[in-house]
Amino acid sequence: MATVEKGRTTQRDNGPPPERGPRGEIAREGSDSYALVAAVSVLLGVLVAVLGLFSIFMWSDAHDAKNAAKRAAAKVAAAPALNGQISMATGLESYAGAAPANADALAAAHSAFPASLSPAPAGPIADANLVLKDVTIQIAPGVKYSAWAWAGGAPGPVIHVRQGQLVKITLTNEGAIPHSVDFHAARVAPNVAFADVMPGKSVSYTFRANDAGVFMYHCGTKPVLMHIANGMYGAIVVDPKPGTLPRADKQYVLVASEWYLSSDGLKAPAQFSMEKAHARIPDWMTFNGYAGQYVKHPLTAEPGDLVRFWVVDAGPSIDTDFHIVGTVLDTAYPFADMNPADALHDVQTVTVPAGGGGVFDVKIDKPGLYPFVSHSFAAVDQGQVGLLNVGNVHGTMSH
Ligand SMILES: [Cu+2]
Repeated sequence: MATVEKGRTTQRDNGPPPERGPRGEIAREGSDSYALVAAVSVLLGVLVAVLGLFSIFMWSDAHDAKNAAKRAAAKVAAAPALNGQISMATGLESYAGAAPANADALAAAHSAFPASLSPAPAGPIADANLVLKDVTIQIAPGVKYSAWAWAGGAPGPVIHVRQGQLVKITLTNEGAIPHSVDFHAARVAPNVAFADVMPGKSVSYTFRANDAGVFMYHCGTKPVLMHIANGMYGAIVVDPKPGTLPRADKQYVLVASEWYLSSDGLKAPAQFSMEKAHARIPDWMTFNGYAGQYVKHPLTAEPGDLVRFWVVDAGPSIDTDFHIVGTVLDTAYPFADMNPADALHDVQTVTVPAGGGGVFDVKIDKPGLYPFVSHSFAAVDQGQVGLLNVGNVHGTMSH
């Protein structure tokens, strides 16, 4: 900006002095001014004609687009419904809801990811050993997926530490390609700590867990979208200093994520679809990696218990609108800011952003089945739903 202004100044200073200003020319030379007006009129006429033609083209385009949309809609309507699959207007086939005949039995036999928060280790140092592995996992009953994940599948193990502890991460890469691990709870130089680890190698780094909350960890190797979507994510809970939070009777960790499939995964394992991931059109959405696992195997609490949910949204791209049907969140720590002065009270739904966390306390007095969901409801249809069984009641949800 400064250069431009300087340039203009220089031009004014160095150029020949103007003999006449533009207005002066028109005022003194009348015949020229008539010629100018005539020329302007002709130009305006041409402009009107061009605009007219342009609007005809625009109408024609709109007409064509409308016809194309009608044709596309007819095509979608005519597409056969295959096992819950739908053809999308994007041209990407959805495998949402694909299920084998014995899906119910498979869901019952599935051993749910342990959502209960284990105690944090005592002492000044917390060790966390992570093993990356290429594994075939199930992400819904009978739906197999070729994951880049962890020795135990996806998500990775929940790491639980105390605020102020030194966390020692040891990462072993048993996969076929380089990977890494990025801890959102760490304040470290990422080019050093989160560097790629070659296959067959291990790496260690430490960070001081000074920030309390629940944080995502994930592989940060490019393309990050693919490494996260393939299952390379997990949660670390950093307990605030004792006395900061009321004592919880039950604590559960939920990691929300979405899955983008190249096939239905029923016969052969599905692979990652970059097209769907870029379009943000997942086939499945889950808590702790498997669609609806806590509907078949509900989390539990007694009436009056203080139940604390530590929620991470691993994404890779879609937020979670955390809500518990049949109650109100007594205390919410949005973005996992654990300062009680920043907490919200008696709210219905709180967004947990992709790559972020949230902590939610509820106390439910009446026995019953309370679904926890992302209230962005397409997510529920795609598997992001579970149940909290309060008071060991029997029965199932009717909706
Ligand atoms: Cu990776």
